[in-house]
Amino acid sequence: MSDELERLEREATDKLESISTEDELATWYRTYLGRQGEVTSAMKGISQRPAEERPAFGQAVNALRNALQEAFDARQDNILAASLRKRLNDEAIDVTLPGRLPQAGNLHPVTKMIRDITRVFGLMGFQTVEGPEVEDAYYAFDALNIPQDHPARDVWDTIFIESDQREIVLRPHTSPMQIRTMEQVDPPVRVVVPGRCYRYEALDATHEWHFHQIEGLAVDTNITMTDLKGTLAEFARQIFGQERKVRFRCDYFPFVEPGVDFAIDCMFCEGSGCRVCSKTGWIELLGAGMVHPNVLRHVGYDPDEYTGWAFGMGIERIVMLKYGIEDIRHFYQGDVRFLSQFNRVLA
Ligand code: 2U9
Repeated sequence: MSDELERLEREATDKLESISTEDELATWYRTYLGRQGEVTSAMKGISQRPAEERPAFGQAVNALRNALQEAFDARQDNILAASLRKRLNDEAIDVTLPGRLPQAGNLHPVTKMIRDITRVFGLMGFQTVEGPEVEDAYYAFDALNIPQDHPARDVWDTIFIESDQREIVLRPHTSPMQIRTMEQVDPPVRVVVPGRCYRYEALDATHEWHFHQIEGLAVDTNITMTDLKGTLAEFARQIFGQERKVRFRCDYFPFVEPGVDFAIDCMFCEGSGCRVCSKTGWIELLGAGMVHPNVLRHVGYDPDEYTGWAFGMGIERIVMLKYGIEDIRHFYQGDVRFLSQFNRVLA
């Protein structure tokens, strides 16, 4: 072998031994065995040699190329095996570690209560319907026996959106949807209407400018106050416990006659008087009454043929009473420490 080829072999072999990465391997291959590499150039240089040296030189370059290729293959096997061992080691997964539980969200307590209440009424034959939050004042007031300029209209501190041709309001109660339902169907009607309502109110521990109501309506032939009393007592006992006593007292609402307020005995003091029931022993849950004949007339029902009863309640208040929450503002501050507490208690 010529001196030149011997030098090339020594240099290539020394370098190959010092290589430890796949990148260095690739560079080495390009330098010596690649298309522009030194061994390939030596091969191409045969033609410049005297004719008598060419066969021996050609054999020597071939032998060198084969030897280097063999050395390269062996080194490559070593390096790939080492890098595979390193990866297996670095990326090893400990399958015995306990898994991380995904953080599950939970329903808002108001949503949960809506579901609980609609389920209770559903079992008693009431359908759940929902209506628009932006309403025509006709549905929010006139059809409910609260005509324009009637003083009762001021009781609902209404947020007006437009008041030129047609008065458009953010609904102050869900009652408009009962009117819309009765316009659509003939009796019998049994619906509950949950939803968000709005009132122009200063915020404090018991008042929010947006809150939720659930209202109910039953209209049919021969519906009496007895139906109202039995159904509401059953609702209260399902939500607050079978042992609850119930109380009905006269009240006034323009859309019902007679109107009542409905209370249960205080579940915190069993009626003996405490802070929650203001020492009265009773907790008022909702207002209700027999649907006013004028309301039935507005939707085309004959009040001589049909009667009905209705109720309305604030859902936040029901959740507050059930769980002893003292400030309505907790509901809408988005603090998960408050909101996640209801995960377990409301099934
Ligand atoms: C129609 C006919 C009658 C719904 C009723 C009440 C009494 C009532 C208040 C309770 C607390 C609203 O959230 S609150 O401020 N509601 O006291 N609501 S009777 O009567 C209706 C509704 C619709 C067509």
